[in-house]
Amino acid sequence: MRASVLVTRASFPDIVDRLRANFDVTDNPEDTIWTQPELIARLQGKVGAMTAGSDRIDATLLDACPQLKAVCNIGVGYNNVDVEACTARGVLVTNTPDVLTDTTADFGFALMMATARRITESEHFLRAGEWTKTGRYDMFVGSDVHGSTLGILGMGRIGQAIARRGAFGFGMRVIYHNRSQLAPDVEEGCRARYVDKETLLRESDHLIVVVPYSASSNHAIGTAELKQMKSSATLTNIARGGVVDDAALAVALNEGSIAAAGLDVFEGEPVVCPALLAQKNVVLTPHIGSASVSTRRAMAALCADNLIAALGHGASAGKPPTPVNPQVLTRPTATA
Ligand code: 8YV
Repeated sequence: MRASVLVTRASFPDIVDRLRANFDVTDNPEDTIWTQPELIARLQGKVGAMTAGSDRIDATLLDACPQLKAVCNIGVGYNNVDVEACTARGVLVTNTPDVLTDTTADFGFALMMATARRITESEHFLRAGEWTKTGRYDMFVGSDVHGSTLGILGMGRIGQAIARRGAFGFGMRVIYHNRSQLAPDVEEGCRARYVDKETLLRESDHLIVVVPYSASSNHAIGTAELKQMKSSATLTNIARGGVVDDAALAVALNEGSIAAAGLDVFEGEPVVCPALLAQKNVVLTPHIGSASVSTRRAMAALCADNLIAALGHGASAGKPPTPVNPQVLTRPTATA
């Protein structure tokens, strides 16, 4: 009997077909967002799943789906998955790192620039026909990106790719804060200098947040941190909702304690804090950091490769390319 797998969100049909060549596949081409009970119901009898950030994979779900062996998540981040609970039950978790690094760094840079140069705010003004009424010398003046100080909170692969863009493309002075300082040759490669968090907040003209979400990074940027920033500074969040305290940010933007913000991720997304929606000095995008055609394809393909290999099929059977909890692989499991 062929093993059954679930694809929880719509994906590229040819990539779903690759899964069909190995498994009985239930997919979701309408892209309905399932509640957790609906997800649990659809996972009955499935040994593997291709999941996304909108699926919560926790102990309750795992206990209700004891036949599940592999959770292959699309995205480098996997804070929607309780990895510890998966590991304890022998469930393999995989993610999709590397293939999205440059696309997400490009986007972070674009969002930072749009924020600094007030691109969406001025476009709304133009579309509303307001330009015909005024064109003052100081209309939509923003802050320069070139030659300014770029601060990066979280210096993993995406943070380093942003640093290189800033240092080599825009002549920025790059400072960063991270759990640990990078090796000297890596710092040299992105011309970035390690500083403590206070210095990062105080000196950045443009601060970009790229730290993964965890209990310890929850509200890493809140009221106290925003107060330490320059009133002319911008803040860009492409990491995860919850790393920035959105309500505190709306207050800071309203009071002018920072100049502007660019946000691709939100606490409780897809719902966005109404106080943020009411602010003009914020550029808002719907979690599209990795959304180029080729990168979204590469992410889906890597996720499918992981699922196929995790369940003992294909040329890399038993050796999924990007496991999050590889210790599960060394335990004996039945091929599906
Ligand atoms: C994905 C992301 O679009 O990779 C990540 O961590 O946030 C995005 O690239 C998202 O996770 C899709 O599920």
